[in-house]
Amino acid sequence: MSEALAKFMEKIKAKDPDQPEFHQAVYEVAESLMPFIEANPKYKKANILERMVEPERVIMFRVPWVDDKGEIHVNRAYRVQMNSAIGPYKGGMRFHRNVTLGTLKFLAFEQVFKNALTTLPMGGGKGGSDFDPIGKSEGEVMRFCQSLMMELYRHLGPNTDVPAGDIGVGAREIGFMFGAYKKIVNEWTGVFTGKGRNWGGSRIRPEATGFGVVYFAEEMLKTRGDSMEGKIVAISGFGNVAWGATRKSNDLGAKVVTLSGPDGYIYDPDGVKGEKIDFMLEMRASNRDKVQDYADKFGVQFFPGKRPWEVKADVYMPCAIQNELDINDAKNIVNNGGICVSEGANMPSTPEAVNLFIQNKLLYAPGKASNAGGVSVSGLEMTQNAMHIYWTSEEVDKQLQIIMKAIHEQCVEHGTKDGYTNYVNGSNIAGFIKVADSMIEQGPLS
Ligand code: 2IT
Repeated sequence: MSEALAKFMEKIKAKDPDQPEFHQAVYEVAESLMPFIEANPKYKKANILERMVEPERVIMFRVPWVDDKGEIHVNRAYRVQMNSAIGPYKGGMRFHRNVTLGTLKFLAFEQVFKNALTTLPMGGGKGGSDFDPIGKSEGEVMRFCQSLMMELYRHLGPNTDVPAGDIGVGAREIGFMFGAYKKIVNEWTGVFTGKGRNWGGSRIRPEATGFGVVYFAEEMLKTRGDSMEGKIVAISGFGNVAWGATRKSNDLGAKVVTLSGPDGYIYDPDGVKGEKIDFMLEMRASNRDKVQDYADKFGVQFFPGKRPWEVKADVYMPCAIQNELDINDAKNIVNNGGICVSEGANMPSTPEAVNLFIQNKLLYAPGKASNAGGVSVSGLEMTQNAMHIYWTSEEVDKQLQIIMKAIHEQCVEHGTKDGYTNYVNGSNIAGFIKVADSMIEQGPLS
């Protein structure tokens, strides 16, 4: 580690010692950027990186809510408004028992770079709560969402901050939050994305993140004269991202052999296809957070407490949660001859795992590049809302493919050295240039 990088990280850690995920996300970006910033003194002179790691604003508030028995609970919620240099704050809301301010700062920081890569004018933000939706009734989830919006509404707006879904937040929760927002401000406006189809939601938004992960893998494989056709794919998770990635893998002639949950993973040698893909939606709607249900229903093997990275495959798509793939998993992937890792989750691979992929010259894409399809179609949803029109599925899917290609091209342009594309460096540098240049042009107060 260079001295400049070590000093920079020391400062970040001293300021917020209890935010390890944020330190991890910043370190990965800073490591890519330090040589670039040294070579381009205008960024150093403007102290840009130090400015970018500090959120423009953090809102933290209590969310009291009443359960079905009439008891009152309280959760803590946040919105991290990280950077608005290139557009309104944009990023999802996460409801998960482990959510802390540090988690949301890491996600908001990643989102700034991701959104810059999409080519669309969106700044970066993220929000959420330590509310645990597992096992809660629909009424409880609704009352929680409504209480949360009674505070959050005043910080949002179609040109200010536009949230969406993330882990624990799907169309149902967005419906409750959007409904509350509309009632309070007495205005129909595109202030959330991922909305229902009847009320402003874009076609393909539910599929977009997973489709994008596969489109990005296809682009990476293409650089080596290869494609998704005939590939064995190991996927983790069984939620929204895993579902879209499984569908598109099937479309492109690949076979998905694993899914996973907090309880373990399933191995389906015949491939997750047809009605089995639809069953993923049922598992999610059941609110049990268990993938074993798939094994019970379709009679395939279930490996309790294990992760799918021990399975031999060609392409790996971690689509569950941060740090779900560590150095031992990465060793398994390399030893099993894996050629491509396209991340669907945000920061699913630990830094040691990422280094091993790069040392072994795998086609490895960090989430901020490969999972940007979701927020890209969110951007397209904002456009449709602003224009009061709807595009067809074909039109949106075509735009999504154009955007994923454009992200891939930026990574290749900024991350290729000696014939190998380091997508981490490429995505960090390309995203940084757009945001940093915008901040410099807008003056030192930004
Ligand atoms: O991590 C992500 O990019 C998201 N959860 C989607 C954000 C969005 O605004 O669609």
